[in-house]
Amino acid sequence: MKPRFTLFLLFAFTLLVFSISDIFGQYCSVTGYYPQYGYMTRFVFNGIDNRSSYNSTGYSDYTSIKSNPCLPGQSYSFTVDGYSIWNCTGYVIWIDWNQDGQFNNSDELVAYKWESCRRNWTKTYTSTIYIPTTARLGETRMRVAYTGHHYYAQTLLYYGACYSYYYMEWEDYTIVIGMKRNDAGITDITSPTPKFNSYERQPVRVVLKNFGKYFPLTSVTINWSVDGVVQTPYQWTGYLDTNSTTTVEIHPNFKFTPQAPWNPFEIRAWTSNPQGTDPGANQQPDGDPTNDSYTKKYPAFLMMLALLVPTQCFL
Ligand SMILES: [Ca+2]
Ligand SMILES: [Ca+2]
Repeated sequence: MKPRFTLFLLFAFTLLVFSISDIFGQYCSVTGYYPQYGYMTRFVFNGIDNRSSYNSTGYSDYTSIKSNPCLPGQSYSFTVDGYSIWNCTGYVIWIDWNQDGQFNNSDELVAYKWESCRRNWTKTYTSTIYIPTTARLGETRMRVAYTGHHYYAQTLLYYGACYSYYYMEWEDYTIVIGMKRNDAGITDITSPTPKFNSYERQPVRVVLKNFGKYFPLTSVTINWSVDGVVQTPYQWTGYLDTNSTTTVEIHPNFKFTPQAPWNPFEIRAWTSNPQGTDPGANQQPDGDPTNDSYTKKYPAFLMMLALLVPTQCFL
């Protein structure tokens, strides 16, 4: 191989490595020098409420602390509280909306403010952050900088979220970008009732709930099984408001055939493909699969045994 071609290959490989690390980049690390002159004491945002002092590096990784789901198109309030030795402060907040590991897009600088040095200075800031409709769904990072002097907040605004600087502190959090979803589930099985007569066919009825907070439910598939044997699913249609329940008969006359060892019948029912009044939410899976399913065990009065055992046994 010619040396020039080898050099070219090396160059191309280096470029590839750099562009891959750009796309899946780790977040830049930052330092706050002398954070004891200015640091955050509390940060509050949509389920996050973190009181803290500071690390000697002036950076704290709080990404294990996650927000509640933030819905695109909505605004959420936040509070930054802190300390300054000079009686003046400032903050800057960035969020990586497109989850590319960087805070460099113009809309990723989400909030900032500062207060000049004076007697009655502001150390607590409260404002709101708007979640853009273009924000990528899932978990992403928020970076908060708090400075002990307003001048330093102005400088960070200019240099960005990767600029290690003086008399300040950095905190990173995880922000969850969510979606309004349908959320159905089964909360009870009301028929058959315990000790039912196994000689007679029984209707099977379940309680369907719309757990969703946003949209009425208009259809859902109700799957069910008896002792692990999956039955023909029932397709429910109707109108069920948010946080409401309705009883659904999923089989009019099911025959529960007693079988050794005569354990109670185990009936399981669960929902799938919940659809509602919002076309966007209908493209999404169920918002909380943990509440889909309900299982109940029903002891039956076994008529087959009753026929075999002499009548006096029951007297
Ligand atoms: Ca970004
Ligand atoms: Ca559900």
